[in-house]
Amino acid sequence: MVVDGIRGGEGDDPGLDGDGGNDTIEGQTGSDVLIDGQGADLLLGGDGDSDQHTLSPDGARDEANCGNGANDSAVAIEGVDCANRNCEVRYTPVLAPAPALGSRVLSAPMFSKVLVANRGEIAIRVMRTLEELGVGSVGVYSEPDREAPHARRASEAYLLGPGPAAESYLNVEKLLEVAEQSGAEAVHPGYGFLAENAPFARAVEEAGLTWIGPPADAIDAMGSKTRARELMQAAGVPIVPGTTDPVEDVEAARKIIGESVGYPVAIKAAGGGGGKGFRVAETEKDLEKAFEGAAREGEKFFSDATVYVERYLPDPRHVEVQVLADSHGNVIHLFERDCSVQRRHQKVIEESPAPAVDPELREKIGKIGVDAAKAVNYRSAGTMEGLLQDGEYFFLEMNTRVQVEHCVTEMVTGIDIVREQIKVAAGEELAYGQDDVEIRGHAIECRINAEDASKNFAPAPGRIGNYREPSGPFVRVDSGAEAGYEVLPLYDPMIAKLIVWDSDREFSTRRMLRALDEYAIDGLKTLIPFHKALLASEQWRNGETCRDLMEDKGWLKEIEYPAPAPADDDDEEKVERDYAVEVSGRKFEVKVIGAAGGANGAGPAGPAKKPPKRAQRDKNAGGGPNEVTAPLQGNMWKVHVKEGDEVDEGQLLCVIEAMKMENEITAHKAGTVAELPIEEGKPISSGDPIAVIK
Ligand code: MV4
Repeated sequence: MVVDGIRGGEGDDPGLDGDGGNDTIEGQTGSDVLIDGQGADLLLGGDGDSDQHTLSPDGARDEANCGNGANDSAVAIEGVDCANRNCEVRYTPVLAPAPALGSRVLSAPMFSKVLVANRGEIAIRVMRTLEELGVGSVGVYSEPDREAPHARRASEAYLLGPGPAAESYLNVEKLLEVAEQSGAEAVHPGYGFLAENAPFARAVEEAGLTWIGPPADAIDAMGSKTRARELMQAAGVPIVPGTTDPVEDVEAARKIIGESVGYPVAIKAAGGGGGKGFRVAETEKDLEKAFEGAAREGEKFFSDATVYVERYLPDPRHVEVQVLADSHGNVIHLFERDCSVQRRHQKVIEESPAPAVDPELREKIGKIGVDAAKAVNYRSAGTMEGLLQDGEYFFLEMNTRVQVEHCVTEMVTGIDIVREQIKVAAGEELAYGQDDVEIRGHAIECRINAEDASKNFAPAPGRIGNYREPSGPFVRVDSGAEAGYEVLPLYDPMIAKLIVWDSDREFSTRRMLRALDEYAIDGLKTLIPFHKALLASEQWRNGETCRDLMEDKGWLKEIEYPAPAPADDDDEEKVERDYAVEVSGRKFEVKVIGAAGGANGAGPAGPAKKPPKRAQRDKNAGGGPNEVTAPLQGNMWKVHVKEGDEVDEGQLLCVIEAMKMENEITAHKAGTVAELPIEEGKPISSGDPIAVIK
């Protein structure tokens, strides 16, 4: 095999340091191995807490990082000083391919290592493509993420700091330090965290690293929604009718709406996006409240109280276009996705192609996406979000990152979007021209969030028990979780994505339902039952937006959660056991519920489970049947009731803001608010009392 373009000999990278995946070799933790006559502790950092740092002594891998590639005959490492985590590693290249790639390495990798500044499923998603490219991955983790799958999946991983994102995944200084220490040449931010933070993109480049994302100026331009609207309008891209300049005050808004926009109207925060700082005024009567609400939320979340107004479209579809651009002036689109199924502006199901888009409209909105990208000198992967109403398409905002739902586009086009991002960042031309891109079949993605749809989509963190992912033809699971994994209230509750492909929407829906049935996540509540119910609905089948279902409290409440409750029940001791019985040679699975310990533990070795808590008791009701407790840590953003109020079951009690998300807390039963030990603006911890309802 000929491998060309391998550099080396002067202490630069061998070019072939792709990680084989899991470096852990059992039983090797902490062993000392001599490298070039130096007694280097092969446990990176010497912390002994995490297997991912353990050296693979088999010589099969030849990562550049210290603590790896200990085959003395193949790698010469000088000046190794791992103990202070300031590794200065020089080595000579080895002409052997990364093991996972076998003999399929066709050209030298563009980077030796890339730092993946993220966690969970997207970090793993990026690392997978890096490995395929023969590029090493540098993972990062917070203290509670020490054992998390993404940290183990990386070729090498580094601690950032304590759990709160501000001290870990958002810590720019620390991330740059890790980049330097590890010898990473580029940074991939994933989505969320620092992905659309222009100062971070600039800091990465100023540190001499490559930013795997769009130019910082494009992030800035699109970050201001008013500026984005102005730029798009100038580029001939249709925008939702309204203002492109900030609207000073309620009076100015009243005037503009009266003269041109009309009611109902959407008031949006200029620094917003994704529905943050978005209020609707049905009539002039609601205007002041909507204006002030949007401004306040903009100030709070984006330190920018500027708002603008748009005509409010009553039942639009959310249709977005994926674009790819390189630094040679090539811009293409990868068709559209429909993400109309949303809850509190969070997408929950996405699909491609969009059911309401015909080939003619597809071509038109694809061109809109390309024009929009060209207008901001875009590079990398990006998404033009828009609203589709009655066949009319309007630009809404541009997301300057890889999106959660990029996978459905990958499934219908066969293009690895992350691979294109990485290659484009390295200066390569896009591997595809517009005419090479075809859309084939239909893909659907369901977000697997640790949330309880029947409780107003309240986050439901906890520890996963048994875990089994679906599989089979055209099923893809991008997951950051596993058996025993604890979903922390600190981070986004999306733990995995299930993506399927089939020849058309109906088959794709059936395949998704089959895969959802196969997906077993015990120990906590997820959106799986919600997805099953929604995808089986007539509304979904008819290709509707499903807005009516998403707002139907009764329908949502019916989504019964079949998973067993965690084993902290104070009810009388009863256990559930699953048995297999055979009747006339046919196997039946039966569940036997009986008193605990009745069989003196001598029953068949089937898994014993506690029964579900009586009457679906609220997970929030940690302090007793009348008490509502905080399911997550955050800030008390709004209190909607007062002591003595009569509330209905499901009625909104308060809103907790956490990680820029609003989490509505509702009454678990009807009654009187007897106690309400909460206050707006105060921090609240997971498990803190919110209300007692009697
Ligand atoms: C809108 C809208 C109606 N009119 N803007 C903004 C962020 C995105 N997550 C949803 N957003 C909307 N912006 C105007 N001028 C309605 C929505 C909207 C929506 C749109 C399509 C499909 C589902 C939706 C759910 C909530 C809000």
